Amino acid sequence: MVWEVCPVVTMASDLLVSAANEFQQQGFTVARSLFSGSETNALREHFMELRKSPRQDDYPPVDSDNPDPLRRWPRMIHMHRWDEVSMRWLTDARLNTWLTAILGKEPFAVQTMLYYKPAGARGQALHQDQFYLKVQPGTCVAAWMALDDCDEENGCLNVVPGSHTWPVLCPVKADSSQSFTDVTVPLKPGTPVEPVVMRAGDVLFFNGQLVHGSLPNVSTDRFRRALIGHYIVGEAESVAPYYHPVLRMDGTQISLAESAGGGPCGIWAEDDGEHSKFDLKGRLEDGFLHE
Ligand SMILES: O=C(O)CCC(=O)C(=O)O
Repeated sequence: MVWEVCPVVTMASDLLVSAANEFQQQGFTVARSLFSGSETNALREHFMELRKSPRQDDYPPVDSDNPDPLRRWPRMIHMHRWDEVSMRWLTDARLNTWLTAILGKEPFAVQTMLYYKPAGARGQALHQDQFYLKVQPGTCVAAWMALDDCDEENGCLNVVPGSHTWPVLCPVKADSSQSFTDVTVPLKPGTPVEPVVMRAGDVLFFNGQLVHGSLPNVSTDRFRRALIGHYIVGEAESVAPYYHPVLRMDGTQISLAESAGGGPCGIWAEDDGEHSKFDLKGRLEDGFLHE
């Protein structure tokens, strides 16, 4: 795989200062072209190759005959625990530089995810990641890297600017014909929800309390692949059990306490809203609690 020498030392500090300001005010900021075209292509190919082999921890399991595109292309979670490329990306020095600049302190790394989101796939209803990670004190932060150009047609990420200042909201039922998860946050009518249009190689950083999600991919032939890292602030003392082991940005483990509850970011629901048997089993095995 092509992996370029990271240009950390040349990263302009005024760019990072204005990114940190934007992150503080809006709850998110985008690092444009943080990864080169060749790195992004290599990552895309790598994860397409990985998806060819079903894994025991696929959630839901791959079903190549299923009419639901997401059953043919389910997301992958925690790949860094068994895939070296994912681990290198999660702890990449450029991500660390940006995260440290916007948070003021080096974070800890806790999760990788790969969303394939092929044409016709449902999105993920608006939510707050901190609802699932339960970081104390502080919150989590996501680095969401576009592996394809993404826009409203193929279901780019949508955000509610400024919502990172809100508390974690109690979820309500979502429309599972549009979302593969069946809970969402209640928004006041008229709350602005903005699409974040990105090019492949861009990385969106967003606060764990920022309300975000995505609509279905309504294109006929475009994937909307995204590689996602989740981090927790360097002051954190505990995080939900699902996110252990917690890693320093050099890849070594650090022992933090377990927050009560939490679980994977979003529980799978069929498009008629039903939870199938493997979801219930998975919930029990993960010790997942909704509240
Ligand atoms: O990529 C998406 O469509 C949703 C991802 C998301 O909500 C997340 O990373 O928390």
